[in-house]
Amino acid sequence: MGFTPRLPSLFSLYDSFLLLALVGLAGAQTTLSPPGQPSHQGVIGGFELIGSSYVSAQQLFVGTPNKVYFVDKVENNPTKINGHPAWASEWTLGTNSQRAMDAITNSFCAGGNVLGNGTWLNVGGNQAVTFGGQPAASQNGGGPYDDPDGRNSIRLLTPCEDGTCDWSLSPTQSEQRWYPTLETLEDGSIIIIGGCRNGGYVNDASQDNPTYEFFPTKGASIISPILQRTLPANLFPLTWLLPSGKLLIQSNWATVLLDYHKNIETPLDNIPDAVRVYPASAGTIMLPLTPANNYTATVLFCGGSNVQPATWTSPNFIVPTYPASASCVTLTPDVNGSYVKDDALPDARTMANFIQLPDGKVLNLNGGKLGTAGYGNNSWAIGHSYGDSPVLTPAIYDPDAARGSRWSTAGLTASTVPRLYHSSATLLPDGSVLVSGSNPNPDYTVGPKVKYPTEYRTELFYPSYFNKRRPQPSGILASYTYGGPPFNISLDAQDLFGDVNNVKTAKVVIIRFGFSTHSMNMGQRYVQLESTYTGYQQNNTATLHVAQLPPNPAIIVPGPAFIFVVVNGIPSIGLPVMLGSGKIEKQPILSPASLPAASIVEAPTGSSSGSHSAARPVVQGSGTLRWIVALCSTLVVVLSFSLW
Ligand SMILES: *[C@@H]1O[C@H](CO)[C@@H](O)[C@H](O)[C@H]1NC(C)=O
Ligand SMILES: *[C@@H]1O[C@H](CO)[C@@H](O)[C@H](O)[C@H]1NC(C)=O
Ligand SMILES: *[C@@H]1O[C@H](CO)[C@@H](O)[C@H](O)[C@H]1NC(C)=O
Ligand SMILES: *[C@@H]1O[C@H](CO)[C@@H](O)[C@H](O)[C@H]1NC(C)=O
Ligand SMILES: *[C@@H]1O[C@H](CO)[C@@H](O)[C@H](O)[C@H]1NC(C)=O
Ligand SMILES: *[C@@H]1O[C@H](CO)[C@@H](O)[C@H](O)[C@H]1NC(C)=O
Ligand SMILES: [Cu+2]
Repeated sequence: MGFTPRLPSLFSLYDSFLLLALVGLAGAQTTLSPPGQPSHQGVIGGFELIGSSYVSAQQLFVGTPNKVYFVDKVENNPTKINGHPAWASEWTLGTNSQRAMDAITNSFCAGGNVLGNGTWLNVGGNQAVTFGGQPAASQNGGGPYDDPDGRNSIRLLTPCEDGTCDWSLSPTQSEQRWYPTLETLEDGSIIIIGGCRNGGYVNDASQDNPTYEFFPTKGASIISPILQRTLPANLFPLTWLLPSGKLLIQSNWATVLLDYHKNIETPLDNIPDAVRVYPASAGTIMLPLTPANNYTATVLFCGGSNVQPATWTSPNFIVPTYPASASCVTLTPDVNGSYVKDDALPDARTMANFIQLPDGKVLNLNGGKLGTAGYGNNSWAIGHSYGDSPVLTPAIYDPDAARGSRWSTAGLTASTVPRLYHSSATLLPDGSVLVSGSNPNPDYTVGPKVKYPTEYRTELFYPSYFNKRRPQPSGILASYTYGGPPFNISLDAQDLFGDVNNVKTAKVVIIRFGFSTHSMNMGQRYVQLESTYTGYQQNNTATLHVAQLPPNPAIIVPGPAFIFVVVNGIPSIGLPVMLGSGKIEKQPILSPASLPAASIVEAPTGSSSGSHSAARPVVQGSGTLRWIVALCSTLVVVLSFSLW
């Protein structure tokens, strides 16, 4: 949609109005073909090896329904591209075929997230290296790995289904950042936070970069006091945009709310029990935002390591023998600044990765019981690994279960692949979870004597619902506005598992899978849309009346995401959708229209199920009113666009 936002004359204002009214109305009504069924059956509660990746999956994300993008650090991967080892690749789901890609500069421990216009960002990295991860003679490329310095790099990828896209470098650079966190904001831009300039196990004052900046740029970097005072464990600061519009930042033992518009940080309580950031690397996730919790964010932190600041660099700290923590705590930062203890992990874990499942539960996998993230050439390292004793069995957390029974490992079986430092995972549109990587080594390291090699084996984990017949709802929209007119989704008798009463607990959820690296999925989020229903007992069909996005882009930011309809705990296959305008800009906010009251229309007495005799009609909202609301919403959009 390439119309110019600045309107020079009334004539073009009118033209744009017409264009926008058409695009707006047509756009709002574009529905997607109903989702189908998974292409294959899964090993329920367990893992299946699906192939060997071209590069080790230090970082990965789902870019389109069929493509997962892998990003590695520069190392001597056997797969080559343009005459040097590849450190990026594309995996096609279903066929499990691959394509090497060229990430151009060294993307070692970069951060990532997706812009409001659908382009992914990968920021920062390390200097140019050669064999063994040693600094290269030239920082501008050449040498065996031909990898220019990546510390200032902003790499861009607009994902594609046709195998033609590749990474490009933004002409604008960031400050030097190794281990930065990226979080997408309400306008679809991205805040880039923290990092160091040269790398190492933990940060230090000589190379710290305790600042944040934005892409597209909003000016010079700004100092962050929490990052300044949380050395040495302030890398990859754990960061979430909250519904209040503030950013929660957790670094070392400290916590703040950052108002990034005013550059003011407000301290909250220290986190109890354990350090959660890298290299302690707890599992962390914002729990589902739902109408039932009034879209109030609660963040769950599990595992990590109880390490005091001075210990990280102490010669007496024998890292791979140090027990990880099993502690879980939550914080509801828009309500108060006090952590609440939650049910402990079934197994203590460092490098625990949390993956949000479409049914609302949270999967915890990867990591180990001993040590931390990181690696080095120390005599006590396991090979080079600072982590040991992998935890191979996943666990599932149910945020809706009663305290004391939130964790379960029932029906879950162990993976055969240890996933320690530099492993990653993501939800896939079919509801399985792709797991890959693990590489606690300075360079490509494999062989029978290597306990924790450069890992390429890639697996799928299959949650309990995977082999069930999935709902195939029709009426799912391709794009969503913040507020605005509701829409309807139809479910037939099969989708309702033969019982109209299942519509009562049906939910429509939007998930951003996030950018997975270092046990974080940056930008991962789950938002349940408000919905009501009209169910027909006579034929066990139903209509879900579904609201657009909550009228607040801080609840879920603009950009690409997936939508699932969950019936009886069984999710449909997720369809790709665009949230907001598809542009990096202040998002139009429309007033949300109210939904019809929920009802089950009883079959007329005496009629047999499946007959088409008249059921008692539902009381419906006025159609005219709806059209007025739709027209007003379009006007609001037009006005907000033309004011920009
Ligand atoms: C998204 O915006 C960025 C920054 O302006 C730009 O580099 C990129 O090409 C845009 N992507 C698309 C798909 O328009
Ligand atoms: C660490 O070990 C690797 C391989 O064992 C070697 O290539 C590299 O040079 C070593 N690094 C340092 C800093 O000594
Ligand atoms: C829900 O949140 C909104 C926005 O934060 C607030 O205005 C409203 O009072 C809350 N409602 C309830 C029932 O807590
Ligand atoms: C803070 O909020 C959480 C979540 O609502 C609540 O469980 C906890 O009791 C509150 N703590 C304090 C000290 O008010
Ligand atoms: C949704 O369904 C309700 C009642 O079944 C109907 O009144 C309304 O017009 C429908 N909305 C749309 C956008 O089709
Ligand atoms: C189911 O019954 C309702 C009420 O009688 C009717 O409006 C609807 O069209 C029926 N649906 C199907 C698929 O037959
Ligand atoms: Cu790393």
